[in-house]
Amino acid sequence: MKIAFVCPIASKFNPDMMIEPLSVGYLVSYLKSKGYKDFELYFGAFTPEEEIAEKSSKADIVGFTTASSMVTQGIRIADMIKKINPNVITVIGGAHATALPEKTLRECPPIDIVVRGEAEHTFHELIQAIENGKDFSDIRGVTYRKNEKIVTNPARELIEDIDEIPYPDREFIQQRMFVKKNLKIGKKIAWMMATRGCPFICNFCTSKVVWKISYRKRSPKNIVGEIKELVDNYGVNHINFADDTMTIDKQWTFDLCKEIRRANLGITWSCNSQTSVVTRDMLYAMRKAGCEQIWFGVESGNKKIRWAMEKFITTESIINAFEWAHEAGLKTRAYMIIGGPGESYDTIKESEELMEKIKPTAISWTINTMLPGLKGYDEAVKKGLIEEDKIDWSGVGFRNIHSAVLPTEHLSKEDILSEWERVSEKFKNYQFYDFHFRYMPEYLLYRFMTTNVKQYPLMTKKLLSHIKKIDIRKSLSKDATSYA
Ligand code: B12
Ligand code: SF4
Repeated sequence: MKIAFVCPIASKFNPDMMIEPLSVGYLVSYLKSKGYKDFELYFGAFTPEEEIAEKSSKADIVGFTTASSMVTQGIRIADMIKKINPNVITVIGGAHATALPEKTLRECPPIDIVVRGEAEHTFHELIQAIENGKDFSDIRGVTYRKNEKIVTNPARELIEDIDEIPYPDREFIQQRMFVKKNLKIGKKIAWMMATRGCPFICNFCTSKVVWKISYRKRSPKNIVGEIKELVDNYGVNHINFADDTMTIDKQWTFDLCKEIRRANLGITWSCNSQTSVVTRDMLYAMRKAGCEQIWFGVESGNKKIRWAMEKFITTESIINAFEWAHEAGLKTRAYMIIGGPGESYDTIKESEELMEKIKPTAISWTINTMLPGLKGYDEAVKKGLIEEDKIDWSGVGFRNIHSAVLPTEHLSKEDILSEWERVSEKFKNYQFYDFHFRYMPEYLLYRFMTTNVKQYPLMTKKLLSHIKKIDIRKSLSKDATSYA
């Protein structure tokens, strides 16, 4: 049974915005542990669509991994594959398809099956059923077509012990290439997941679409074992944890820090957390264990808006968390949202004032977006506030007011966009711009070898504009660090 995976382009605005596909890494290592051997992987950002379609149409099953921004290209490629070989079985998974399984099948004839949510067990059972010519009625977590009808089977329970899932297959997902791709920021970075899910219920966040409202941790030993492999096999010296809110369990966080220190691997790391769950001693322990950056969702300077978004964190907890983190020597990032419920020029001013007070090292401003699967999404579609069929999902998350962006009673979509532009410009120096020249020659060689000659002028222009932003003094300082 030959299984091909396609990772569509993550952003039409910035094809470079791509990390190693952990989803595929996990699925492949799990399937290998069950005896499957024949896999292929294609990236929409690096290989022409026609070539992907041509090659993957020789597989028995083609799996597409999709966040919303990836779904448009995924479906286009599925269509091309089906035209070449209608017998290929096309399967789609990830946040977008999980949120809209029936709509995905109804509107995308080239897609045969949606695998919803956590997929290691479901995809394995599905492949077994396909191999043995069985029907899918017993497979929890799939939506598929049967006799012209769309059938949605009950959801699958989450995997209880996530230590049982083998480490993602890093060779298969081309970890080496992704490490090189990030060299420009002076670190050999890999992404990994120490926990799955988040118990909080912020209503703008789709964590619960895939992981439900949950929080499962791997054991510190299991995590450090994976870090060691990344260090030994790929020379990685920095880990970005992709976890939603990693440090919810205080004791586990201390245990993890202890295990990282004991292993003495010489790595640094970054992670997401929540201002209400960190304590001063926790942040000091994390710093001591090599943590260099901690990222917090602050969302708004106005408490009413935070509450309306069901982000129940107090202003006091925000101020404390940033103060303690800086005191412990950590760099910080605040994630901010423009256009939350009730947003006005005044509330945006409150957000700006809060940023000036807590002084994060970096700020990421995003526009509030009604993503599929969020509370309120279906109602907004019903009321016609979201013109679902007109949304260009490939533009999600960028300076683009597609119809999944809703106006507030005080601000139109255009106002929201121009406020987003204004604050992004105003706080543009709040970035991790420190820079290492250490890996520059290796990075340039990699870029020039992997880029089409015709794109050299554009690439050089982009590089020069990036260099202009660099604070050279900082870049020469001993412990300057920078990340994606
Ligand atoms: C790293 C990351 C990024 C990176 C890189 C993303 C990239 N495209 O390469 C950066 C920082 C650039 C980024 C940016 C954004 N991101 Co982001 N990101 C993540 C993050 C933290 C980790 C992704 C990951 O590796 N997960 C680990 C793997 C194991 O999980 P998984 O992909 O869900 O896979 C499992 C299942 O879904 C399933 N599955 C997945 N694919 C497939 C395929 C098949 C065939 C099958 C059978 C099953 C299957 O099996 C897997 C194992 O169980 C997730 C949150 C999270 N913790 O998952 C958000 C997340 C994917 N991002 C999200 C969002 C909203 C964004 C932004 C739009 C934010 C913004 N407003 O700017 C931008 C858009 C960027 C873009 N164009 O893609 C949402 C996606 C929602 C959606 N509907 O698309 C998520 C889920 C965060 C959230 N909680 O809301 N992101
Ligand atoms: S705390 Fe973060 S990950 Fe958890 S629900 Fe809220 S925004 Fe999502």
